[in-house]
Amino acid sequence: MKFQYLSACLASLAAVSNVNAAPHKDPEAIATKQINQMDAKYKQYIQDTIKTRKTGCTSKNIIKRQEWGSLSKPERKSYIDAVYCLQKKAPQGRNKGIPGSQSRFDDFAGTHIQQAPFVHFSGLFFHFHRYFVWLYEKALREECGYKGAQPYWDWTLSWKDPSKSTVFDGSPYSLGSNGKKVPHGPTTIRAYGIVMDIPPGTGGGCVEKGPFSQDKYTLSLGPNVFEPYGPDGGLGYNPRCLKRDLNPYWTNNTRPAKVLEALTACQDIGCFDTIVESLDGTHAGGHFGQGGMGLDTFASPGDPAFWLHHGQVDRMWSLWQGQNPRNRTLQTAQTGTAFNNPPSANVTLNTLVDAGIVGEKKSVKDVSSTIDGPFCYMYV
Ligand SMILES: [Cu+2]
Repeated sequence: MKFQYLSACLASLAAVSNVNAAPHKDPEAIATKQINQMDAKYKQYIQDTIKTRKTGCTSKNIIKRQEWGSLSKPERKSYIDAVYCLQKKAPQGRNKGIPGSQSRFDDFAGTHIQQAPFVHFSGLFFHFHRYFVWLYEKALREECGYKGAQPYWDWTLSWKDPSKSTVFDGSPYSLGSNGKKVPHGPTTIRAYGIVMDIPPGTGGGCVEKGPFSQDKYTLSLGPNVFEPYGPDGGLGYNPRCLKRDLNPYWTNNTRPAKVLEALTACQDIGCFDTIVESLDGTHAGGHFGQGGMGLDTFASPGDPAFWLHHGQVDRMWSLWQGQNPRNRTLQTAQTGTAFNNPPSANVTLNTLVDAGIVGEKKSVKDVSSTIDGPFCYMYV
């Protein structure tokens, strides 16, 4: 009798510890699993939608954007070469408001400086950057013969230590290493009425190894939001090396649980934007985690890694839209100025997205879906 009671107790203890097993599991692993499920749902939606199409964006002509580390070495090399090509192509922006532009690559960075006050902390954040990254991908393909798609940097693979990321590991198949380790204090950034001290990261100097190091790339524009400011509002010529300051303190905000939180917390795009763009969110996490030019919310596209980071931001929006496409694809919110300062009109489907000299104006409606309007790509 006594023994039976004891074994029943043991059995129930075992049951309790089984129930408790789940919370002891790594929360990041659990989050990753859920993100993967959302990713699968998104891909299914895209594939189902284009499967029966005969014209426009079809399963035959869709471009597949891959994570940087999943590209083969020759594929990564061809992307890097195309970026170098864009950095050598004659600029078109010099007499169009970007006097310091030395190349087509700089034209893009200059355009971002010009549009920054309207396309961050506003209802145009996702739309502008989707169109902007696509225009860059188009320039790489059409002006520099690149055959692939714009890659993205999945932050959740390297949030603990970005220097181990295939994007920043300094190999010939990365976008260059961390900046040289130089002792430095915090960087004070001033933008959109926010003043913030960014604590030092693990580098701080010029990119030391791999592509876009000092001997291979000269940055032309900015800085706009920290000292010493570049001439002509960051749009004048200010030649210098590309600096980075990889910082796990910030990439911690791009861990799977944070991505999952952003993807699941909101039914409307205004709420979604607020989470993604918050200073402890994934967008800032990727930028500040990169450090150096990544801290410059105006001139950051001068670092080629910007484009992989914003590929991932756009992928997050795609995943969020893909969970309820009927309801979420064409949503709008907020206005067309950062924090609505100065006050501006509400963003609607007819609001025009201004890409300055790198593309014609497009309506918000036209740039809302990655498989409609001018676009035909998906994240795989
Ligand atoms: Cu931006």
